[in-house]
Amino acid sequence: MSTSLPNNFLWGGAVAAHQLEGAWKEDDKGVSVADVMTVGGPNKERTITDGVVPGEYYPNHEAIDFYHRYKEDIALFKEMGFKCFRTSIAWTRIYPTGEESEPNEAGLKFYDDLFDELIRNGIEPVITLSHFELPYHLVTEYGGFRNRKVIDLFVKFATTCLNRYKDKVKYWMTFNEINNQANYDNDFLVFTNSGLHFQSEENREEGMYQAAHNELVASARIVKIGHEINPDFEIGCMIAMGPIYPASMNPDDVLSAQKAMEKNYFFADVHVHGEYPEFLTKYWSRKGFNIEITEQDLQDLKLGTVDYIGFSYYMSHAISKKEGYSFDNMTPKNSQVRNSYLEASDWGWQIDPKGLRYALNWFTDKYHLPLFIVENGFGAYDKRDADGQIHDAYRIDYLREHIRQMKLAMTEDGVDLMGYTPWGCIDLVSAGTGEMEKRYGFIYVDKNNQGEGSLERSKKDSFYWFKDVIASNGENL
Ligand code: BGP
Repeated sequence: MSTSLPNNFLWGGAVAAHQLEGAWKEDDKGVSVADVMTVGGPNKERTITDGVVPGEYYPNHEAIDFYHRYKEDIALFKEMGFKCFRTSIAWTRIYPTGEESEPNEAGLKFYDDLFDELIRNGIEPVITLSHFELPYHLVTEYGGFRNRKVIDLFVKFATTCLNRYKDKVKYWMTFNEINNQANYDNDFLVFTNSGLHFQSEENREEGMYQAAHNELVASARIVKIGHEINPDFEIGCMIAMGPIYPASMNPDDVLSAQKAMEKNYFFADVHVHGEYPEFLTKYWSRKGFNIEITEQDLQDLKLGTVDYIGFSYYMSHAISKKEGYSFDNMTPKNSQVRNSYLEASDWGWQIDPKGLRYALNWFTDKYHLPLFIVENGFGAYDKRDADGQIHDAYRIDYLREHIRQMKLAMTEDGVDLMGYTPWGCIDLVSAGTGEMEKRYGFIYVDKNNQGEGSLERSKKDSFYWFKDVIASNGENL
C-alpha cells in the first residue's frame, strides 16, 4: 500500500460566512441567527437576544470584515498553497428574510466575485449551504426548522445557489454539523442549528427531532435537485464527530457509549442510507414522540443520498452510566466524564489525535463512502512575543499529530479521504462563545473580544509550517 497521499488531495482551510464576513447589513443583507448573539467566554455561553438590541455588542456584525478584504486574504491562502477553501453562503444575503420571492442580486454577485477570485488563484471553493445562518425572521415567524414551511424556503435558497454557481462550485455540503442538536439541552446549539428558541418549553427533545427531520428532508431534496442541475456535483453531509468512548470496561459504560454514538450519529445513517435506523423509531415510540413524517418525505430521503461525508473533528468524549440513568434519559450533560488520559484546551476540549484515526475508521466501516475532514483545529489564546511575532508551536503540535493519524488512516487502514481543511485558517469569531480571542488561524487578525483592533492580518509560525506541509503533500510535518 502506498505511503504517500494522492496528488489531488484537497489541502485547504475552512470558515463560515457569518464568522468572518461582517458587513451584516450591507447590500440589503437580512438579520440571521448569528446576528442576535453576544459574546460569552471560556465558561460562558453566548446570550441570544430578542432581535438586535441597541447598545449590545454583536461580534458577527463586523467579524473580520472579510466582505471587503477577501482579496487580501485569498492572496495569503494562495501563498500557503491552498488547493481548496471551505466557506458558506449566508442565506440572508440571498433572501434577507427567507421569504422573498426573488433573490437579492447584490448578495448573489458577492459570491460570484468571491468564487471567481478563488478560482483565479487556483483554489477550489467548497461550499456549505447552511452554517448557522438561518434568517432570524424565520425564527420569530415560524419557530425555525420545526415548521415544515422552512423546508421549502431553504430548498428555494439552495436551488438558487446551485443554479447560479453551477459552473464555479463542484463540492457542496448541505447542513453544517447537523447532529450538534442531538445535544438538545444546549440552547445555543439548537438555536444556531435549527432556530429553535425554547425558553420554557418542555418538549425540546421532540422539537429537536422534528426540526432535524425537516432538515434531513430538505437536505435530500437539495441533493437530488443538485444532481439534476449538474451531475458532476459532489454533494455531502456534514457531521460533528467526536467519538464517545466508554469511561471503563464496565459493560454498562460500553453499552452507554454505543447507545450515545447511535443517538449522535443516526443523522449520517439517514443522509447515507435514506432511511431512519430502527432503534430510533422504537425510541420515539417509547418516548411517545409524534414526529410528522409524510410518505413523500420517506421517498425524498431515499432519492437524495449523499456522495461523501464531510465532518469536523476537534476532540473525543467519554461516557459513564451513572446510577439511576437509563439509556433513554442520558444526555451529554448528565453522563459525560473527563478522560484522564487526555489533555484539554483552555476551553476544556480534550485533545485526542488518535481519536481522529478512530473516527475515520468508524465512518469507513459503517458507510463505505469517501470522507472529507472539513474542520479540525486548536482554539487558543495567541500572544505576540518580544520579537512581535506569534510563535504558535502549540497549534502546530496539535495539527501535526492529527495529520499523522490522518495519514495512518489513509495509508495503513485504507480510508478514502478527499481532503483536509483546518478550521478558522484565518482568525475569526468563535461560533460557540463569540470570542475573537479563541483563535484557530494561521493568519492573525488584530481584533479583541471587545471588538477593538486594526483588523490587520499577520502570519503566525503555523502559516509557514502549513505551507511546507502542503508543498510536500503531507511529507514534511
Ligand atoms: C464547529 C463549527 C464552526 C466552528 C468550530 C469551532 O462547531 O462548525 O463554526 O466555530 O466548531 O468552534 P468554536 O468557534 O466554538 O471554537
